[in-house]
Amino acid sequence: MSLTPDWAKLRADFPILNQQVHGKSLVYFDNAATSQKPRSVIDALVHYYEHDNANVHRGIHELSNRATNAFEAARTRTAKFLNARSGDEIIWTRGTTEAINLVAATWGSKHLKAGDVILLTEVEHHSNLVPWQLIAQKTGAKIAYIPVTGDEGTLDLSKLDSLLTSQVKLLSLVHISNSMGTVNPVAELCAKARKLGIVTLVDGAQSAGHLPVDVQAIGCDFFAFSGHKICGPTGVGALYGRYEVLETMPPYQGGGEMILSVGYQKTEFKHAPHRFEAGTPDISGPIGLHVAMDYLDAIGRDNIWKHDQELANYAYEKLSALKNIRLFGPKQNRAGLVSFLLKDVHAHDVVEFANTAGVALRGGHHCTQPLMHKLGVESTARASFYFYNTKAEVDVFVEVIKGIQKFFT
Ligand code: C6P
Repeated sequence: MSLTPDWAKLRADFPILNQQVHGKSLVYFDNAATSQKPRSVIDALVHYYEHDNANVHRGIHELSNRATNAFEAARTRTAKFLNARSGDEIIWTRGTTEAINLVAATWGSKHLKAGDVILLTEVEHHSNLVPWQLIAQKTGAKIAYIPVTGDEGTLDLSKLDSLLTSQVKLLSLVHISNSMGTVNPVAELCAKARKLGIVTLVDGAQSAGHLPVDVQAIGCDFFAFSGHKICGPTGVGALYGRYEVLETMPPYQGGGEMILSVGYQKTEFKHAPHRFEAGTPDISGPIGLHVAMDYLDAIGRDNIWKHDQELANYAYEKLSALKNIRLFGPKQNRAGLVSFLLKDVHAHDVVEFANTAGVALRGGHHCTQPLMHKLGVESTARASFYFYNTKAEVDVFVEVIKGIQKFFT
């Protein structure tokens, strides 16, 4: 465990948090949607545009060299962040969504055929459902689901062995559920799948910046995450792919930079990861993300995880003491968020009311519509935390919730 950070000092690194909303100090509890950015990340973006902006891999002038070196250094840094073997296993994408679409479109088109099964779970975000539905329609593959237990949002693994048939070619599952706060046993599931020759993908959108991630220890073939959820800029994310698997996959998009040579009829493609990166990429994004990863690892993701869980448990306990509230997600080992519904109050009304008190929540289906339907609800309200949040903010939030209950009764 790294040294205990000075959380108050860290919070001061985030200029956006120091503001009033509707006359109240902002309480930003929408971190699962996107995190805020520390000054160092904002400065890195400004520095890049003020000093080094040029296209990458194309020029041999000084600025192009600087931009290319910084862009590729960020790739190596991302490999270290995930404990991948090298930067060659890191593909830049716009985020988790594009990373999963890339795997579904390229790996899926090459390796799936009619009768094959794609195994998902019932708690997946739309980003880990829709791309598989699209490729299933094209290839004739079927989709099966590991069931969820109910409001706790945990997976019912008693069905796993019967679901892992010889038709299953891929298992894709979320590491931390964005609407329940469940932490899935990804290493255990990937180990089982690997023994059966099943390729695995982990959606790390909610985990990469919240707990230490080691893709080799997890044993997955793919791992996807978004920069904007881990203190980095929007518009950049990464796909980790085990190199041996990446090399079996055709390109994602065609264009400049992903080629070795082009003729009028035929093209030879680069090796991974460049084969999957056509055209001018987001350059400032990886550069900002590099600084964000340094920032998080200086705090220690083990510390961040502990802090996340403390806040979530504190919030969960306080909300549990209220009447007429339905709480979702596990009681044990909860990630840094709490999803709930107040009796006879729509989740959107909770969020609107909280907004007038300066508290930023999210209400809706959280892009997990099938899960919501399974649980018999349309939406939930959600408070999601990060390391710059405090127990005092949770107290404010709980008072606001009490106020909402009073108002609506
Ligand atoms: N969840 C939320 O919960 P993108 O939009 O590509 O950066 O991330 C998509 C995504 C994929 N998987 C999980 C588990 C996610 O939580 C998300 C994004 C946001 O508020 C937006 S719905």
